[in-house]
Amino acid sequence: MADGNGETKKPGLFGRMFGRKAEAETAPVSSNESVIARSEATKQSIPESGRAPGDGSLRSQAKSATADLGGARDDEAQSDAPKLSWWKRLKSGLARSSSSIGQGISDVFTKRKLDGAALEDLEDILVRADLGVGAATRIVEAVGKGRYDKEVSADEVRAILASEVEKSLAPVAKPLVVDAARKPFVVLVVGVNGSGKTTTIAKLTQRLRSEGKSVVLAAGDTFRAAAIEQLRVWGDRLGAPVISGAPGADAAGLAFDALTQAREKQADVVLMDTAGRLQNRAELMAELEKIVRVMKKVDETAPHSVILVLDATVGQNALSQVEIFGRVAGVTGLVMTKLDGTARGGILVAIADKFGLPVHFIGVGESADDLEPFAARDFARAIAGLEEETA
Ligand SMILES: Nc1nc2c(ncn2[C@@H]2O[C@H](COP(=O)(O)OP(=O)(O)OP(=O)(O)O)[C@@H](O)[C@H]2O)c(=O)[nH]1
Ligand SMILES: [Mg+2]
Repeated sequence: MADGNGETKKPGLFGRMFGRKAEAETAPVSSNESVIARSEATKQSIPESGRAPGDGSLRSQAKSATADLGGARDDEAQSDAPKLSWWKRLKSGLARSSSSIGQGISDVFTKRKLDGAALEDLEDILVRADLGVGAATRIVEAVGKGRYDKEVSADEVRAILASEVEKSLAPVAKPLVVDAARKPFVVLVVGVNGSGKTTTIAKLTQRLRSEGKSVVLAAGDTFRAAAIEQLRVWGDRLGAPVISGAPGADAAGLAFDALTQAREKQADVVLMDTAGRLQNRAELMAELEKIVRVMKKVDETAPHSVILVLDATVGQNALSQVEIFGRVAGVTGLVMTKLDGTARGGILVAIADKFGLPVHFIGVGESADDLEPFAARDFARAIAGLEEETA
């Protein structure tokens, strides 16, 4: 049972299951590609100094840099108390969706024969939980099939829901693949204000560094000195040089400098931070296009990955973020953050249905190791309010 990292209250069980699953879901990659998905083995290889309580200092360093940004919160996560397993954090984070789904299903399907009204109620619950009309219709059909006029249990409905949600999400659960033939492999990170871009960059840096890769960070959020400082703090802590310009400098120019310097340093990966921007601000979106254009002057194949960071708490607005950032910046993959909070993760089902973009990771906390590869089955079970699988 012991998993050796001594970090979770329920060590190993889910982690090992999850590790296997992450491997199983990983598409075969060629020898010069590496998959940024932490197996249990690599998880353990991260030095203890890079984790709690080291995280506390890491977080507090980042916090001091971000205090004026409304940055990292000063909460109990900083204590030395063992962290909850990631399943528990995901499950409680999704409670806002899953309790409404789970409770709603119990209300509708307790000692009642399945009829049209019950199915309509179910559809309402699913649409309210942001799953989208398409998914709601599919789920309702699956529940109704062959069960009319029969008594169905809430558990049965939850199991059908989990299985249908998993079908939507499985095709998009794809790891971020770093192609070693692209050196440096350039990752551009975009999103609205406060979605978790800079924190996600820190988490990716930690992951890549633990795999022995050299990482250069590009402080492309040139609007605020504090944003540059926030990235510098993470970079110092995680062993990644930070290329930055003067506050107010042109972000595209910074992208050019960062890629050029990273190439000189023979870095494996460049992670470029950008300023948060609302997707309806045309002039700010045009700046992203320019960043992409200028990157291509250094390497015509760059950026190799454009990650849109979505805040799980925003609900429906995420659809328009994916659409517009996707169009303007050529988003190639998604990371959904803050699934440990009062999240509304149902929207990920609607996003998967509508856009089919890969979902690489989910964020379940504020520290550098709170990033988990996206696993469709676990997510689906958590959404449906089912318990962790133990077999
Ligand atoms: N609970 C939780 N908080 C997170 C997560 N990811 C980021 N945060 C917090 O969200 C806040 C904003 O995070 P940042 O990484 O600064 O967001 P950003 O997108 O870079 O913000 P701007 O640069 O201002 O647009 C910080 O307080 C982070 O600690 C997560 O997965 N879970
Ligand atoms: Mg930022």
